Amino acid sequence: MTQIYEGSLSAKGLRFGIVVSRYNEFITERLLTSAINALLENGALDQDIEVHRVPGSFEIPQAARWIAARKSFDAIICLGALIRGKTMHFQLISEECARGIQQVAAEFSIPVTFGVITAETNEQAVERAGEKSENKGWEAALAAIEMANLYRKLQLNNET
Ligand code: DLZ
Repeated sequence: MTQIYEGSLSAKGLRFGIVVSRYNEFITERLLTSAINALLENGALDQDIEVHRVPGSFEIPQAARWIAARKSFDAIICLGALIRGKTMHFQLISEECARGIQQVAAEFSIPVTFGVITAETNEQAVERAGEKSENKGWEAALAAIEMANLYRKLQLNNET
């Protein structure tokens, strides 16, 4: 019979690290609020959420690596906003940011989710920082919960 593994959306008992950049703060604060709300609404406790602020998206992977190395989180959520119109090296920063985040996930074998908006304009960025599922922070938080639960399930499975 086909075996299907998937993670639930319960954040009960899970610990989360959030790395959020300050650049384009008018967007990243919305991402942060939405991500925290998604975690709390799905059962996470306030004291199990830790927020780390960094200057810009370029610095997100480095901070994610530092906190992953502590091995005290079930998942890390990365939040940032890159807006092409205002960023000459948009392509470079966004590629390095995505690659760096992926490398942290691979290196530490914990879920690290990507809530970094890349938008052409302020308006587009605002659209991606709306309410609940219209917000990339919310999405990244739900992905973190699901992946943390899937990882736990697979670890338990390997032990038995
Ligand atoms: C320098 C810069 C620029 C121009 N644009 C953005 C942006 O749209 N979004 C963002 O998160 N960060 C930006 N930064 C800052 C860089 O990510 C980084 O913080 C600086 O280059 C210092 O290393």
